[in-house]
Amino acid sequence: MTATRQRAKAAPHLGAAAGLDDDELLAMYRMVALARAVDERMWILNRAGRIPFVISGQGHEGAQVGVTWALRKGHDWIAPFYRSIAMCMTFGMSARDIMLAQYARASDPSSGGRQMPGHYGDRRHNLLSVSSPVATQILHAVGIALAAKIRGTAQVALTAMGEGLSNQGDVHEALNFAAIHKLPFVFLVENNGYAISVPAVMELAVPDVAARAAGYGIPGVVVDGADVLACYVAAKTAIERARAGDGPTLIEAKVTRLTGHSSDDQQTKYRTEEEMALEKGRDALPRFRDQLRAAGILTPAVEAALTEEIAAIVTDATEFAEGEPDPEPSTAMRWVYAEDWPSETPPPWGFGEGDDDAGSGSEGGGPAAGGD
Ligand SMILES: Cc1ncc(C[n+]2csc(CCOP(=O)(O)OP(=O)(O)O)c2C)c(N)n1
Ligand SMILES: [Mg+2]
Repeated sequence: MTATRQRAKAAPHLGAAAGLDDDELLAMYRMVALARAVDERMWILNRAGRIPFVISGQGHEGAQVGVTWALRKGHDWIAPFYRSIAMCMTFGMSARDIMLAQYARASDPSSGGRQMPGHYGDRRHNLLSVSSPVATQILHAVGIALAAKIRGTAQVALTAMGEGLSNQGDVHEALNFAAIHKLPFVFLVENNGYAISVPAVMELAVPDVAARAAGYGIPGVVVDGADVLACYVAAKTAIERARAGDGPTLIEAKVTRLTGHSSDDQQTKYRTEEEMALEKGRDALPRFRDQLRAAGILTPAVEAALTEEIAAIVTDATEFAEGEPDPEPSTAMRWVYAEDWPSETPPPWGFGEGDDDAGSGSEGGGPAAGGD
């Protein structure tokens, strides 16, 4: 990219305070815009009857990209939740990978077409599979952080969830344990003001989830989720603290949910037109775009090229996933139970037709594809 060279000399250096150069800022913006474009395409495909279910990250992308940018790809770990599309893409999943999950294809790296749509995970990128019972991932992430500490790997584990999920009992146990043992752990709450149709005032008796951090003796930080750079800085600080052995941080990013809870939800039943219009003003995508334009980083030529590139990526991902085969029905029970059987006796449903090596991942590209 040539943004650094194209930027007008007199323009303020937007990323200076965050320690980011123009090329990085542009790459971050590209990721926010790409995740949005993939997400928008998913809704079109859902309405066209091509994919069964969408649970969207629209309105959360700025926080997810900002926070994830501060992690070390391929080294640290993330336990994401169902809105973490931009987070998973920033950490290494491609638009094709996301679409393969939406289409539940055999080559879907998240689960080989087994998981509910939106339950992303990719062992190649240290992305733990999303669990449907909400908030269970926080204990998984804390377990990963504990393992990292014991092994001395200098890895950090991060988990993300909504403010509704943050009220689950698991969260208390996880934060308490992580704080006591000073684990390399970051807890991101993406507060979008709703848990399905339940507004935040009926979920929490305090305005900020971050206030609860004090009860664990760890830092609790509130950050504007529409401010990508502020999210990056908050995460960088938390990750440095975690890596230094000083323990976890709770970051609460105030985001917005631009869509219904899912493609099965009609938010006009519980949100007014005025409220939804106001929420659009809290969207990180146009805000980041305006920042980059004003700083001379996103020139008309760069923007036009980016728009074209993103459209091509989304079309390619859609066409690729459309063309991939479904999983073999005979393998439906694979990866449901442990496949490292203690004896040679196959389970009642067998190891899979014509397959004498359970768990070999012979159905190319499935979740076993990353190898052990
Ligand atoms: C243990 C459990 N309880 C309830 C649900 C159903 N459920 C799925 S998402 C959700 C709301 C979560 O709200 P929030 O944490 O604010 O996340 P958001 O969807 O707003 O991003 C609920 C209640 C579930 N999947 N698991
Ligand atoms: Mg919520």
